[in-house]
Amino acid sequence: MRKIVILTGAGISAESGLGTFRDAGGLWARHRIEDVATPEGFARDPALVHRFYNARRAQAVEARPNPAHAALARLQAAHDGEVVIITQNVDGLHETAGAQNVIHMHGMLSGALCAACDARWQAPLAMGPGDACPVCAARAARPDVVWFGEIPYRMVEIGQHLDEADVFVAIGTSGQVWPAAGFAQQAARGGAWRVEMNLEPSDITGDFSETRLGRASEVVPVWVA
Ligand code: BV8
Repeated sequence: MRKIVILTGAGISAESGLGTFRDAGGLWARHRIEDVATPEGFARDPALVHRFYNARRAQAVEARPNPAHAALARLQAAHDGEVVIITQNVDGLHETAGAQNVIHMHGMLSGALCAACDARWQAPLAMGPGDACPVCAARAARPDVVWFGEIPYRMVEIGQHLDEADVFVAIGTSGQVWPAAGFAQQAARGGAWRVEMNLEPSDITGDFSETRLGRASEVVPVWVA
C-alpha cells in the first residue's frame, strides 16, 4: 500500500480567496515579516499583530474549500494506503473539506495561546492585547501560530512520515520557508517519488521527480482522479 505524504502551502487556498504570502500584493507586501510574524514584532506592537491576524481570521471563516481541498479529502477516503496531509496554512479549509488528522505545522488561526503559561484555547473572532488567559489570567493571549524563529509543531512526527513516504506531493508552496522547504529532499533520501503542483516553478522545483504547473483547483483533482 503506497504511503502518500502531502505538503500544502498558501497556494492551495488562493482560489478560496485567501491571500498568499509572496505573490504580488500578497500578505507580506502590506506588512514586514519582522513586524507581524515574529515574537519580537508581537512584543513590540501586539495590537498591530492582533489586527493582522484578526483580519485573516475574519477572511478565513468566510472562505470555502475549493476543488483542490475536496480532491485531497477524497483521496484520503479512497486510497487504500495512508494519506497524510501536512499544511503550512493556518486556515481550516482542509478540515472543512473533510480531510482527517491534518498536521498544522504552523498552527491555526482558530487557536489562541498564552505567551505566559502555554495554555491553548479556541480563539475568539477578534483578539486584542488586553485579552487575558483563561487559565493563568495573564494578559498574554496571542494567536496560536508559529512565527519566524519559532519551532514548527509536530516536527518529529513529520520527519517519520517523510522517511516512510512512497510519494511526496507539495501543492501551492513557494519553497521559501524552512523547514518545510527541505521536506522534498528528506523524502528523496527515503526513496519517495516527488510531485510538485504549483502555479509556477518554485524555489525547490529541482527537488522534485515531476512538476505539474497550473491552478491547484484544476491540477490536484486531475492528479487525484
Ligand atoms: C524554524 C505563520 C528552527 C502563520 C509562517 C534555513 C535557511 C534560511 C532560513 C531559515 C532556515 N531555517 C530556518 C530559517 C528561518 C525561517 C525561514 O525559513 N525564513 C525564510 C523567510 C528564509 N524559518 C523559521 O523561522 C521556522 N522555524 O526554522 O525553527 C527549527 C527547524 C526545524 C526543527 C526545529 C527547529 C518557522 C517558519 C514558520 C513561519 N510562519 N506562518 C501565518 O502568519 O500564516 S510562514 C508562512 O509562509 C505561512 O505559513 C506560509 O504557508 C509559509 C510559506 O509560504 P507559502 O505557503 O509557500 O506561500 P507563498 O505565498 O510563499 O507561496 C505560494 C505559492 O503558491 C507560490 O509559489 C504561488 O506561485 C503558488 N500559487 C498561488 N496561487 C496558486 C498557487 N499554486 C497553485 N494554485 C494557485 N491558485
